[in-house]
Amino acid sequence: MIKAPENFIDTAGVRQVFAEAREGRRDFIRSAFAAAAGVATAGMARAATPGDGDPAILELPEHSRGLGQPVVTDGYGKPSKWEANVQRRQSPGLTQTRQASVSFAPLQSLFGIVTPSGLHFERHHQGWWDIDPSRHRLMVNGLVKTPRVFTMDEIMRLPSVSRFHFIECGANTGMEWGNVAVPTCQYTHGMLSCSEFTGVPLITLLELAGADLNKGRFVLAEGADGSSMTRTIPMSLVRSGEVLVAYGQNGEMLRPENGYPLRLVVPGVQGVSWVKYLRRLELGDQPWGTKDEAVHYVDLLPDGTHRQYTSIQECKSVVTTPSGGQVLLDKGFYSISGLAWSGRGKVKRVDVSVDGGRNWRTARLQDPVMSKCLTRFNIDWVWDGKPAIIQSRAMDDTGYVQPSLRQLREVRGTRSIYHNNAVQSWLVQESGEVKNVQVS
Ligand SMILES: Nc1nc2c(c(=O)[nH]1)N[C@H]1C(S)=C(S)[C@@H](COP(=O)(O)O)O[C@H]1N2
Ligand SMILES: [Mo]
Repeated sequence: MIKAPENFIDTAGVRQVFAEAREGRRDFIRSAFAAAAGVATAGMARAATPGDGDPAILELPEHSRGLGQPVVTDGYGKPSKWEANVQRRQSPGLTQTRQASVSFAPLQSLFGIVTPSGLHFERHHQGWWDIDPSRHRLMVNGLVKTPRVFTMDEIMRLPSVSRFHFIECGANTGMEWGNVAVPTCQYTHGMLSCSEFTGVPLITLLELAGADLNKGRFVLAEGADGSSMTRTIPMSLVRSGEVLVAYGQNGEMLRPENGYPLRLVVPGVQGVSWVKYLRRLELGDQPWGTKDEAVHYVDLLPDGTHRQYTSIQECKSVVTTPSGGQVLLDKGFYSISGLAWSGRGKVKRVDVSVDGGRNWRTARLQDPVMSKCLTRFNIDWVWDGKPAIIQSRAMDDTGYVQPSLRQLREVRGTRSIYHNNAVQSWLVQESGEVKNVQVS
């Protein structure tokens, strides 16, 4: 914990004010702050600090005097209209067609570890569908005694499990390979989300079909959309019971954009293997080398060769507050907060630097800390108003430490798209504006 300077407690109280220049939920705090500041200069109030004597509390507003709205029962509940800025967004630099589209989750506006389903990022290789669950089928074939075709009802009758896991697209943070610093953490890291998924362990369905668990070493998963999304899932992951054939997300059915009514959940593995609109599972004895494994989702190395089947998302973290596009309104206290995750297990430790990596302090990890799940961290900081470079560096329970961009480039070169898990740097300028920068 940082010890606050002497005069800090007396005069200003604890300031925790962020605003975002262009988008995001904190604009309203900025306006509230500006209003309070206006009052202060008019000589009516004490220091212009949120929580420190805004006289408006003495006037009863309309909502404290009149009748509120009656319940609305026809339709799904929605967020406050004041939160309309908190949205998934498309990157101006990326394709936005029905053949290929992607939306990014607003990480800078979220708390805790769960991504609300309506803000979950999306990646469609062909576009999304809202499939009739009564007509959807899942076939299990290949090295099995009895090939089976399941209806949704049959799958949902089986014992289910619910688990929290992150999903990250392998291309997340891909733009940062090429020095093309995009402005906000929504665009640098927003192909990342975390939900409680509910479904049946894939191993259960294989056993029901009488799978040959000696010969069967790889499962092919196939989606029902026109993208021919097919991915090889190693049985080493399936045997542990971790891989789920899921229909639930955050307590309700999956959203259409996220694969309704059925998707594969492959904890720790890059998003592309989480096949949506799942319709077929085939057990085989070798990897399939499908188009999404041979042409795409391979990593070009400095010696000209390609890495294939590098599916696990290595340990990574990002500071979400303060982050690119936000504005610090004044010097003083801030709680630096962010997300850490590892495709290999639990996050063990997160260190944070405010001087571009010269000095590091260990952040607090917020409970719960779960395997292959987002972990929230935070650390106290008193900003002295001078330029500061904020970074976070995570370590997982295998002892693996998130690399700096320089360390990553030494091994991987600069021509990659996928699997960039380097330390992210945010520059806080004297003006308070926060910018994405690359520190070598
Ligand atoms: N059937 C199908 N499954 C798919 C895709 C797709 O286009 N079609 N996209 C994949 C990719 S590349 C990612 S990153 C994740 C994205 O999941 P989401 O859209 O639920 O965030 O789904 C994967 N599964
Ligand atoms: Mo992806």
